[in-house]
Amino acid sequence: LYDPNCNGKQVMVHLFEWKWTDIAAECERYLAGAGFCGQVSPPTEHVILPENNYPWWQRYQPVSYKLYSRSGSEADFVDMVRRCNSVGVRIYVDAVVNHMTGTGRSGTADGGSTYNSVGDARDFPGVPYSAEHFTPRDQCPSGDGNVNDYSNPSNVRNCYLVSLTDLYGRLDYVRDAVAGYFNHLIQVGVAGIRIDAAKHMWPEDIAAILSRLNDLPTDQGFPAGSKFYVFQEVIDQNDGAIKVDEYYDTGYVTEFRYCSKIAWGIKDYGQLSNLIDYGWGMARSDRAFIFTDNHDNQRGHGGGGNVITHESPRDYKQAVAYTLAQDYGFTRIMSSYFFDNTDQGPPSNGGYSTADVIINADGSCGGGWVCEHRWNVMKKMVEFRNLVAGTTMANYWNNGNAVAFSRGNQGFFAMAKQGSMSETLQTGLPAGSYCNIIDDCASSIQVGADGTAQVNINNYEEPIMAVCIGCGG
Ligand code: QV4
Ligand code: CA
Repeated sequence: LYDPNCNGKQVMVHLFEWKWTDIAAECERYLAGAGFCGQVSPPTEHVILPENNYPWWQRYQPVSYKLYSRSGSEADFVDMVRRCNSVGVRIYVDAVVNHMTGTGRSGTADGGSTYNSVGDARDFPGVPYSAEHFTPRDQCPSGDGNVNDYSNPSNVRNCYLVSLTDLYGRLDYVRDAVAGYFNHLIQVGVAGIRIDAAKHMWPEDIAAILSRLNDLPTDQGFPAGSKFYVFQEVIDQNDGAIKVDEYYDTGYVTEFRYCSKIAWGIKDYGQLSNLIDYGWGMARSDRAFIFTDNHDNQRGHGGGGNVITHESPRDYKQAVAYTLAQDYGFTRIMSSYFFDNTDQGPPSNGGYSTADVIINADGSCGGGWVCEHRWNVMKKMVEFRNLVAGTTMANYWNNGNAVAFSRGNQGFFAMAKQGSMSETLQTGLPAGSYCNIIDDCASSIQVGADGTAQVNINNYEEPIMAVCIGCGG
């Protein structure tokens, strides 16, 4: 439940809207060597919306639990999971189980299942679900049946989120159906899930679903008794009745306050000193699932927020570097595509068919894919985070323009907002010479017997020093 089952790796990349065939290739050609595990977009059959020009969010309106989506077929999905597992890259699925499609929709999905949510109809024969499996209207205290009062848990959890037909999670039938979907993923070799819209589900319903799950399969390399890793999407910005701590018993929780805090900290380095503010309600470290931005707030969905994204590369590198250097939470980094409007789907071959991810000769991506996870700073800091895992931050220093700290006696990190710094600092490291992995050892530090070193940074675009025992080896 709390173990990502990723062989000690500390970072997940969200390959937003990537096709299964591309992810399988990426596991083999990049993710395994770079030390990542990976989150994928919802694999379930979903509505298809030509009238909205096939937006990315059609995949958040499932039609059945058949593994047939814009990213590919079930055969492609199984092949991806197996190939990624065999090179040690674990896969986590974005699981949409609070609801099915929006109201007023009908048609046939790509996997062949029909759906009808027009009027009072709630027909999803691919599961099957019918009207009695959806939350009864009298359980929802809202005028139009939609979520509109975040101060009332019954409103948040029993009403329809933006008109999405809400599953009645109290029923054994619904719990069994969802657990059946998850057990299918487990049997294929998926290591865990993001529970989409968990805030809109009762914690006891999630617990009842999880209690029905099998252990992870040993034939996919998981040690006997391994449990599905769970992280739950609960957006708690101290702005409603629902708090992240209600979900600690059922897994990790997304910590959206971290997105705002890191954005503020990069703008004003002094703020980095109190990045993790438990007084403000932030989740405890061993339950916090953190990221600088996600697929919603990078495009203003889900309340958006003041977040830093790949569109400001210099700030973004600092935000991700700091996130990976510090010791709070389990971390995920974003891998995006460029967009002009917030509904726009991934790069396509025209219409509905998602384009391949292009890998350029220099290792960057083309064809409209950003591939933040392939940027130099991200790759190097993932190496750093994996190697210093288990140590805590110490020797913290911050003068408002530059910041530095050690990770136990394993690693040392420094970052300079204006691109340069020159300070004598305690590194926490044993005496010796250590080279900066960020610039491929163009710069280095000499640590004396007392653990101090002269730390110089002169690099405007990537103003970061990261050294550790074993780094760059
Ligand atoms: C619209 C109106 C409704 C109206 C309805 C009538 O908004 O008021 O009743 O039409 O038909 C899409 C459209 C949305 C539309 C809805 C239903 O954007 O306008 O309703 O479909 O047809 C993603 C997108 C949503 C999208 C949804 C389903 O962000 O825009 O809605 O997918 O396709 C809160 C929650 C949090 C949530 C976040 C977005 O607490 O849980 O909002 N985040 C997750 C995902 C997110 C996803 C969902 C939840 C839903 O991260 O990507 O929403 O699965 O903060
Ligand atoms: Ca609900």
